Amino acid sequence: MLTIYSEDHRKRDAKTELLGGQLIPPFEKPSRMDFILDRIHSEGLGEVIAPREFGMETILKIHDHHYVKFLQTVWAEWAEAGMKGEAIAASWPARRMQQRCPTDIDGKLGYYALAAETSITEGTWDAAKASTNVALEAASRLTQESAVFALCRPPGHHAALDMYGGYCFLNNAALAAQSLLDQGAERVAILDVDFHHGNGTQDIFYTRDDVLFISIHGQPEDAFPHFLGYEDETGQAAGEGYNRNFALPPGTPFGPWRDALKKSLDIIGKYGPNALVISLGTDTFEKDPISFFKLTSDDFSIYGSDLAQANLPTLFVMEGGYAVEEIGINTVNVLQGFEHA
Ligand code: SP5
Ligand code: ZN
Repeated sequence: MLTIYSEDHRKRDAKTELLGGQLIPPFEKPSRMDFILDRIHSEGLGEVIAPREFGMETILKIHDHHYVKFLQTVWAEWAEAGMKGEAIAASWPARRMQQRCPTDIDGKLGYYALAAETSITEGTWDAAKASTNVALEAASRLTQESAVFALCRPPGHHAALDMYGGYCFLNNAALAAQSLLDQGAERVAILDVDFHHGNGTQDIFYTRDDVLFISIHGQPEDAFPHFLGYEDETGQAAGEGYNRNFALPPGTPFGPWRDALKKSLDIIGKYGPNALVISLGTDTFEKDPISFFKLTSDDFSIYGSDLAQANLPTLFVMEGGYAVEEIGINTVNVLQGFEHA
């Protein structure tokens, strides 16, 4: 399988993540990519190539332009304000408050953040932009290739129309789906198998019927992002019926997870898309430090081959996965399972 990858992800190298009242070294770190690349090479998965520069056109179809401007300028404004640490939101437009974007940098951070764990740093925009190039290059190759792996970092599925958080800034999977539509696909399905609900992708396509979004994730009562991902969220207006959530409880092992996957593949089959985008997070792994599903490394191979049964051009977009020692094995197991099905 062809892999698209950019070294520019290294420009995102935050030193802080807010967890349990402490600023800790982030789970979402550059070395995640090294473990995956090592495994791609040792297993001979296939060629790894760098993306072209795709500009802003597709990004501005998916994200609000004020939000994009914010991402481009936030670090400079933060540094100009003389702040000592990395940029972290600390106040929000909560219930019964105004949804107006302030001019003050602390106000802007709260307006555009959906969570405080994600610090913004100097190279964050450049890395997030490069990650979109990876997704868009992969999408452009899907006409010649039956499957492509977009090794994106930072991840994207929590990034909404105008919000960042959950380690995500620009929604790579959404951009890939939009690009496939722009290349002529009539319908695209996005299946999100990251442990966390793909709230950003759901948000972006919630009122659309040209993209079916399905997510299998830790139930919001117990898991981040906490405030979206319930099973009764099924889409709105033209999008009614084109959003599906499978929200599973703490301790879920592969059996019931795979049942949800099979139901998802059934729904995708009925939808009849021209292409499938997999938001591939391997934080469903039993040893993931921040998640609560119980998949083993072998389970990743099995579900990789399940995905091949959809019999569609398939674009894998890297999302989460924080058990770094095993992230390469688990990720490549999915891709090999798919190829050898
Ligand atoms: C792309 C992706 O996987 N983003 C995940 C972001 C999750 N950030 C919040 C983590 C909160 C962890 N709380 C659980 C503590 C475990 N004891
Ligand atoms: Zn995740």
